[in-house]
Amino acid sequence: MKMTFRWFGAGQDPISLAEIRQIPGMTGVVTSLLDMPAGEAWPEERIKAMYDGIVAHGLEVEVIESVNIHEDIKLGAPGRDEKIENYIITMERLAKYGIKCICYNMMPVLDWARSHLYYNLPDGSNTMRYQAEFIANITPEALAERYAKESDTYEMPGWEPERMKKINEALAAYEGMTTETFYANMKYFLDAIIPVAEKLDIKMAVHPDDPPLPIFGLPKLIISRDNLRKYLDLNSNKNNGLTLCTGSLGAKKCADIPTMIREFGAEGRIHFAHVRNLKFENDTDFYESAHFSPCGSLNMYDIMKAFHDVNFTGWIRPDHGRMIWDETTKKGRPGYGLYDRALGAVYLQGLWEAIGRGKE
Ligand SMILES: [Mn+2]
Repeated sequence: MKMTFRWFGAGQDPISLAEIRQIPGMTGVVTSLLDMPAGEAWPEERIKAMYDGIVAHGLEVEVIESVNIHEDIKLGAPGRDEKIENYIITMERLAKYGIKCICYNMMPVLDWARSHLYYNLPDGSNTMRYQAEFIANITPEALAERYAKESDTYEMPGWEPERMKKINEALAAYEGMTTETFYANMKYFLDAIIPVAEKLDIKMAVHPDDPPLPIFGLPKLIISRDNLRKYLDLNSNKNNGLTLCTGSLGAKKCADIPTMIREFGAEGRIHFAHVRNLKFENDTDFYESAHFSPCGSLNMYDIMKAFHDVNFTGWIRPDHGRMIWDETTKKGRPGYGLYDRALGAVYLQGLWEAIGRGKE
């Protein structure tokens, strides 16, 4: 495995590349051009500037998270072919700069959702929380407003105020769409881009829906082992693979993450992994805990052991962490502080080292 760290880009992230480089074992960053609207081709000069800025700091950039999918593609709307063409142009330009993996998601309209961005824990840290009842009783507009107010420094990807103005129109477009139509639209996209990905040697890695529960009446299709299997079967080429996100899949209490890693990992279909923990407060509510197993509800040893046993050679990054130390008084990007994720990265590498040594 290769340990990486998510970085939101110059001017978009309070954490510097110089700081990331000092985390033990860190090989590179996972990044994006956050301001590029979905459906547009990324200009090559922007990609070059991003690439040059990162490698100048002694870090690699092999994974993009994300190149977003335009709603026309998810909806099978008339404009989808043009957006797919632009997606392919972006892939070709990224390949020129050594990008080997692209993470994306198929969540309708909204990206991730949480009830709290800065929920205070007894130890004085704060973290993101998901309370099902809270989400069930709030409108998307009110939630977007809450995010904008709570996190006044950075726009939340997927919750940009401009996008929210058209939220009801966007939600209405999914009314009456069947699961089968949604899968057919995904297959149409995959059949167009996967042959290109194979030629360019780019691994496409779909991220599961977060949270893995229907919200605001929207269909959520990539949320379980069976869904992941179905998605991979839509196009059986190995370049059609997964971002195995333990926190997203694990927010369904019944999910057996190590078994999923063993199944899909053995087939070479996991290209990228987000490894984080969460702590269930009851059957549906959780907060995002430190990575260390005793702090949360997921067993990180079992998870890393499964990756090790299937000889996982892809990219791993620690995922959402808490805000700790002097970050509790600043407003960084929720879930993406420096310290707790750095602790997580080193902890995961410690597990990896010990698991490997145990096999000698
Ligand atoms: Mn994730």
